[in-house]
Amino acid sequence: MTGELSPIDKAKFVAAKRAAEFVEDGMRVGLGTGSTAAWLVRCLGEMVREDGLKIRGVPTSTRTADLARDVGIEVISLDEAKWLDLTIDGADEFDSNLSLIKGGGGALLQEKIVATASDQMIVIADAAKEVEHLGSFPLPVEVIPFGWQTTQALIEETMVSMDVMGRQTSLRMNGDRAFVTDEGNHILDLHLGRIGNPRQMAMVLNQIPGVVENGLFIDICDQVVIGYGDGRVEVR
Ligand code: ABF
Repeated sequence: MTGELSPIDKAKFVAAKRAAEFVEDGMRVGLGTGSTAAWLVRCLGEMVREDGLKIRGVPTSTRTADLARDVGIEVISLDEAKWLDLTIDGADEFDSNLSLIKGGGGALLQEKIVATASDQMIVIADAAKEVEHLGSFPLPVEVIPFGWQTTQALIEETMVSMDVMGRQTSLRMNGDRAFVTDEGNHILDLHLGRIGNPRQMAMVLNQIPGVVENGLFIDICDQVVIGYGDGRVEVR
């Protein structure tokens, strides 16, 4: 499944493989999105095919749903599952409180709904994702297409009163068109540099009309499995 991996892919793979050990027979499992989560889905697929592991997976994107089916995992919707035992997903940044920035892959809305509907959420990440302060990675905010420029202006205005270093925002593009999420929305990336108070930021953003959800995950992640390029893994 792995062949010759670059150090970064090895880090992602070993984190995913270690996290797969938390998955038990009969579990309903939230399946994240992104390259690290894709390793997890492949590992779980192997466990299903070769060890007879019986799980039902709730994917957080159409990409993950396609991959999960391809590798032999039974896919169900969140409404069918109702509640999940465990969600395993990647992240763009995590800090020492296990607060996260997610959404670089564009699936933050489903990811947050699925993670919140889980008894436990485990993040899998390469060591480079650990930061002292969240915010170097642009914070993704999902907005509805109607009046998105007004929403953008409101967000920029709101940032003036927040404890952040930068205030620039940009519409995420896919080639020469605005990126469209699985839910038909757009994403604004907020270039904040450093987020002084992530909890307050998450609440303030979600009060702005037109904002559907933001990529700050606070008090959602229970554990992080960190992979290193030399194959070491750390569970926190
Ligand atoms: C998802 O994929 C996201 O929330 C995050 O944006 C991204 C991480 O991607 P990768 O694992 O490819 O670095 O988990």
